[in-house]
Amino acid sequence: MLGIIKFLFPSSLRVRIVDYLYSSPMCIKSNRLFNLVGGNIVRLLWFRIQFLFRAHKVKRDVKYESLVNCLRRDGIVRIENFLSDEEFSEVLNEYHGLYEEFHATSAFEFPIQKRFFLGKSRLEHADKFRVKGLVLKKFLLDRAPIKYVVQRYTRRKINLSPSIVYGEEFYKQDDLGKKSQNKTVMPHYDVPYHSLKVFFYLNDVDEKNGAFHYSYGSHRFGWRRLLLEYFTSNNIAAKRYPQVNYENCSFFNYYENNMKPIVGKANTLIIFDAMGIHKRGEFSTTQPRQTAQASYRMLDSWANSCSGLIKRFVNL
Ligand SMILES: O=C(O)CCC(=O)C(=O)O
Ligand SMILES: [Fe+2]
Repeated sequence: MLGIIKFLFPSSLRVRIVDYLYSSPMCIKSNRLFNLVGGNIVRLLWFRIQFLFRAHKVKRDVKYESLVNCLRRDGIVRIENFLSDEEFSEVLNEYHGLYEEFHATSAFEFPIQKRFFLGKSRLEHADKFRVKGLVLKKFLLDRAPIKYVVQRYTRRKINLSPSIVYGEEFYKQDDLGKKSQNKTVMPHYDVPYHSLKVFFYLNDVDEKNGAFHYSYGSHRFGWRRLLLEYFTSNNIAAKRYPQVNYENCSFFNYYENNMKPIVGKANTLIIFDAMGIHKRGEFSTTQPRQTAQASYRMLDSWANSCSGLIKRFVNL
């Protein structure tokens, strides 16, 4: 049996299949005609129907339900002093210990982005999640409130580890005042279905050092969203990056008006729905922004839904 499967699926093909299985539905399809005739809207409605008919995977827990309700209402929830002092200093130790290994995505861009990925690739997810940031995983991702909120809100079971990263962004003195070259400063949404991300501030963050911004309520499904999706999917500039162009139509100023900086002291945790409109703020100082970030996008992959079966296939 094993021999037949190996024969039918040579390893190069297996890698491609695995890659597909571990990816989640893309944000916007780039076919013009498809978008013009409203294909993207049909896709969005299909995601919505799937969501509404999906059964909850975890039982309601009154202890954390207010967090879920906050997410449902605003699309974002913010918790100050998330870890105890001892736990937080352990995370900081880990961060600084790994710092030398951080790599800059581009040293010519501003702000400079330095990142350290912990178990990023899909194949890594498949069988081994060799996390170096064990402290981060233990204190952040394996914690009951986060696990509960993610599973209850998305109606998905967490079968795969989320992608996690330690990151730092900062402006050099000479680059201050120049417009950020990173796309994340443009208002955008990541995907047209509910998908959660976690941001954890490791230092104090405000409007001066790139605070995350979120448009409250923009994750909600409705006719405004459908119109936005129609505009965005037909906007050539938005093909790869679902940027929200308010100039298209003043109707969408609603989203801009609800955009707020999420400022917070070190040890502030943010959970947000990446279906909502968000951006990174600008920097007006050389003060860096240091974060840990996790994405639960993989919950929408086949690999998460049929993880047992797929793990066996990957490990052939
Ligand atoms: O870095 C930020 O504040 C925003 C990043 C972002 O857009 C994202 O993680 O989806
Ligand atoms: Fe984003």
